[in-house]
Amino acid sequence: MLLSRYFLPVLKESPRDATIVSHQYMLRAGMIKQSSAGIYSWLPLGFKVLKRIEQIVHEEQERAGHVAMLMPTIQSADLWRESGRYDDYGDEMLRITDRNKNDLLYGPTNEELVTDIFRSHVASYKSLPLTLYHIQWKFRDERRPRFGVMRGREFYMKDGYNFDLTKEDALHAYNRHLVSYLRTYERMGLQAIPMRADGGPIGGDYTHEFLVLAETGESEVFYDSAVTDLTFGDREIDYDDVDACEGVLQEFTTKYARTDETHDEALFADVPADRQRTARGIEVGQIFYFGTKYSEAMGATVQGPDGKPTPVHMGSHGIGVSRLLGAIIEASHDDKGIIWPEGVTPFHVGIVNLKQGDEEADAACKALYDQVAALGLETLYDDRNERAGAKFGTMDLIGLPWRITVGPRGLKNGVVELTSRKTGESEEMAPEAAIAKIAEIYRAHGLVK
Ligand code: 5CA
Repeated sequence: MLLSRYFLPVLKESPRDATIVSHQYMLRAGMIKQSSAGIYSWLPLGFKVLKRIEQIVHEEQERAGHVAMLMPTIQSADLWRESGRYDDYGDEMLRITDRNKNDLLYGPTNEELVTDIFRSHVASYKSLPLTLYHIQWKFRDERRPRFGVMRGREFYMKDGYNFDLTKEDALHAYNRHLVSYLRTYERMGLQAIPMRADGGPIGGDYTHEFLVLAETGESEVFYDSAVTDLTFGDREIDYDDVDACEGVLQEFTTKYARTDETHDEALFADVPADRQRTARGIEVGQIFYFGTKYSEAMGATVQGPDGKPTPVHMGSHGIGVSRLLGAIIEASHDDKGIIWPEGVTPFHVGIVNLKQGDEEADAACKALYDQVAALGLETLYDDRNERAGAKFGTMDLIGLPWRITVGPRGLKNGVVELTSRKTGESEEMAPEAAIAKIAEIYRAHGLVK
């Protein structure tokens, strides 16, 4: 992408109503524009990151054997009357009436809709286990939408629903989700710690939230600092292996880690004093097992091996896809701007031409651009007629992890400069060497073959 042809409306100043750094940088970097309270347009740069995050979520769900689909945003109130949640959900639910006076709603979540699909098409235990998921916009009429995409009213969520014959099978589905979520967040460069939580309006007392530690987080959390040493890494996992998935759950959830909703002072006191931590966190996902709550209310039964109708055991599993942009920025930025982890960066490489219009510099930039493209990666090439300082400022703000700077002086010596956004370190090297290094870096992230 040539910056001269892109739409990147960067702002010099932080809008006053943006009080946390992720919200400020998302506005300043031209990623989002508020359209009304808690509702945003996703401008090209923000949209690109949203799609990267979505792609990682899809890949990890498919790896875990979960099946993608797409359900509508608008749902019929009747389904929610069956579960009893139409009235229970309260003011957070946006209720709508169509021209024929049918009661509709903009879905805040999809347990009812997916249970209806399931009961319409699945009759036998032989079709189980099954996990259906989608990534779709949700609406919750939050009392205090704030912090940009962190707590929106309209937001993008991955929500998955497992259907199993027994509680045991459903708990395996729960564990599978836990493992897939650990992988998902790590690919985004995040540490998200599973913590014992509260079921809230979804229900069930078997639930974990995934929290990214950040001062600006909305949840208060209490944990044993040893949990922050745990990483899933690139170990192999067989998602059908019940014991292996259970082992990961044990490994990641045995040490004390709870949100304020379930915090227990007595249990916390058992954590060695030097490892007790109280902090704040951003909830980027939550998994639930709620048994037969919805299947019984809505008649979602299958014929069991004994021929008898059995209500299925279910759980639901959410990832805050749009909130993740805010969480990643909170976890990865400096005073100049965002620092995207390689896994989610909107463009893999930024090219800055120090002397636009100089024949040699222009040709060198074009060649680098083509070579990055040949690796299957994307470049944002700042080809504007701007001062170097302004170009660097934009690149630092939007946070591309690697920048190649090209100028006539360097080219005379056969070199360009490769700069890491994270460390700020620059290295001069031949253009081919810069491309080789870029390839190596992104190969480690599975983005280059
Ligand atoms: N049906 C279940 C699981 S699929 C569910 O709705 N869970 S949830 O309520 O915990 O939402 C899932 C995730 O969506 C949360 O962990 C959070 O990361 C994100 N989320 C929830 N509310 C908002 C909001 N108002 N703005 C942005 N993200 C949100």
